[in-house]
Amino acid sequence: MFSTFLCADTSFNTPKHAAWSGNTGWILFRHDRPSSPEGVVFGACFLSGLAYSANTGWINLGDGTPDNGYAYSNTGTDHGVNHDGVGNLSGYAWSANTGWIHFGWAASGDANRPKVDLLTGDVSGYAWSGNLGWIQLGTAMLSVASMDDVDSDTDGIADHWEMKHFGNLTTATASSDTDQDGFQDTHEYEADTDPQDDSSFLMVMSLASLSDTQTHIEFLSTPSRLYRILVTDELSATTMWNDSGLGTIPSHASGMTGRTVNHASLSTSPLFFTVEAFRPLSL
Ligand SMILES: [Ca+2]
Ligand SMILES: [Ca+2]
Ligand SMILES: [Ca+2]
Repeated sequence: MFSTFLCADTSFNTPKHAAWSGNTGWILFRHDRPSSPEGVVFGACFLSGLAYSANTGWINLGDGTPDNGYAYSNTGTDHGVNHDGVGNLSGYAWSANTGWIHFGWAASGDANRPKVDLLTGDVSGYAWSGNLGWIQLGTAMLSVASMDDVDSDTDGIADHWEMKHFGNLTTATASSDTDQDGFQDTHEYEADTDPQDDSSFLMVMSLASLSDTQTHIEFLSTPSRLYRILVTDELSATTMWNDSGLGTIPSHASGMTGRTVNHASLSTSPLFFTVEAFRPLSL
């Protein structure tokens, strides 16, 4: 059912790597990694690798090679657990001893839907097995440390993102700007904007001075990315941007994120601001 594995280090390389089943006990998402090839890898679009239960044996979350390059179809031989990019899990894992384990059973608003918090990495919710019953992911013992983004042609853009937007690994390069909106494809990847739509890019929509010490900034955002507002007092070829003090900012559900920067400690004027997007669990 599953073919050769692409090997990457497991994403569950913290002490927190165990799900729980009342019927079979602990299920370890990091078995002997890195000394053996087993262990579950959490990716931006799909999971791969093997979890292990002493009572149930190996549980296969996917081979890391979905047919279309970015999501298992869960038809034919193309099976595995998918990630929608904003933390929600779906699809199927497979155990030779206990059968299918269903991650996509829940409606979008269900509080028990299997989910990864992209800010903390903590996993919550349940998967369902016809033979084992509910498998608890929200054990407080299961947390993702990193999100895998394989970039096999090393152009700075993950394979899954190139396949999703272009259907190949060759159209986008380290310097291409396919839609010619002024934002290179590498930057559209970092911001997860549409590289084939010249009206889609990381955009600051408004910047308003509220007082001598406060500036309000609003920008277009996507829930698959995190943001920082950076500030500097001089623009030059060697500008050093500094965090505004707000730290990591998640996207507002509306797609428009606003924050007020307090810059009383910065006495110089003028001040310049920019917004930076970055991938969750990538630092
Ligand atoms: Ca690439
Ligand atoms: Ca572009
Ligand atoms: Ca674009």
